[in-house]
Amino acid sequence: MYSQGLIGADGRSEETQAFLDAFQKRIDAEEKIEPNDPMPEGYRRTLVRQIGQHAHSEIVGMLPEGNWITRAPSLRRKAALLAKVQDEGGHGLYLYSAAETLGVSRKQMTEELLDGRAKYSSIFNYPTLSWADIGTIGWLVDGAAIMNQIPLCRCSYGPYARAMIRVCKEESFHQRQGYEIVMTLAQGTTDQKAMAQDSLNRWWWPSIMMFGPHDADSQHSDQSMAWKIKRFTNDELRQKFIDATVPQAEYLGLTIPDPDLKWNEEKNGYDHGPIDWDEFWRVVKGHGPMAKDRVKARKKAWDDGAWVRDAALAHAEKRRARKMAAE
Ligand code: BYC
Repeated sequence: MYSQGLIGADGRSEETQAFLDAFQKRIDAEEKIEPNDPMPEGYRRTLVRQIGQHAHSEIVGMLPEGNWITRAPSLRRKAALLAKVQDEGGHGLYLYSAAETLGVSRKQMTEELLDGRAKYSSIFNYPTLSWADIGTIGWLVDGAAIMNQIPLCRCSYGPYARAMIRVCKEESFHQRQGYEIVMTLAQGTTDQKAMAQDSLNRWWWPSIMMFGPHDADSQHSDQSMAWKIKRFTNDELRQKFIDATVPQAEYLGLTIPDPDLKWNEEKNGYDHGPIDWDEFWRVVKGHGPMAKDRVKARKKAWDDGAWVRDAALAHAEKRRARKMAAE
């Protein structure tokens, strides 16, 4: 695990106004904050929470798509899906490493995921019922992820910002492979087009919810924006996503399941219908349709991997003892 200086965040250095002002000055000057730099404890905690949740989302996000690897309709589709799911695993690992630079171990973060203290994206609590869902996830879920994550490449915390550059390049490929699957179905037989439409009907609203609560109800946005962890608010990103996605649906000949969706000349964007926030909070609080299965699968993977972690530790210990004996 990396370590970081924890100056100001260690409970020993006092977070005086002068210290907080100097920190904010660095942020305002667009300087990157690095692991050994002094930082307020709140900044560190916000990052651990967000990066941890983000890492868990990538790892849990492997499950709904992994479910279709053996049922992909052709070798080409299977190879692309396999690569995509592996990419998500890689993203999770960069992100756990970025969080480790803030003094929290991957073991600790995993335990928090398994006992329900840590969140992961609401979107992965929905089931993948048809092959079209694999296309729709790439198109909408990766599309939403890119919208949210491109600005994170400019996040004030260096390790997170740098991890996001490669993540975004790969997400962009994921979005395109998803859109291509949906396009093939939308231009296929009547049944295939119906499968694509059914999938869009089920995934549209959960994708819109991925951006989080409305700005007025977002408890962390103001501070995260001031610290330049977030560069846009939840509603700003949601609006950008809708504006980019509506023409894509029109091109496919599919209908977005929102009767209130209409172009608003004045704001130069689409108005949309009300979001079901009761559903959102139910899912966020662990009552999504697939929530129990997702955590159960992660727990099984963690337990099944215990012997690998034990073996790696025993091997490292043996090497260390051998090296000490030779010195
Ligand atoms: N699901 O004050 P707010 C991906 C929580 S993409 C669950 O606005 P913040 C992938 C929020 O955590 C998905 N929880 O929070 C794509 C907070 O609760 P806590 C992952 C949510 O942090 C394709 C409370 O609601 N992407 O991985 O300022 C394939 C109040 O919200 C959600 C990221 O994580 C949600 N949708 O803004 C495979 C990107 N929305 O923590 C994988 C990085 C909100 O106080 N994260 N909550 O208990 C972010 O940009 C921000 O954390 C969010 C929320 C925009 C998500």
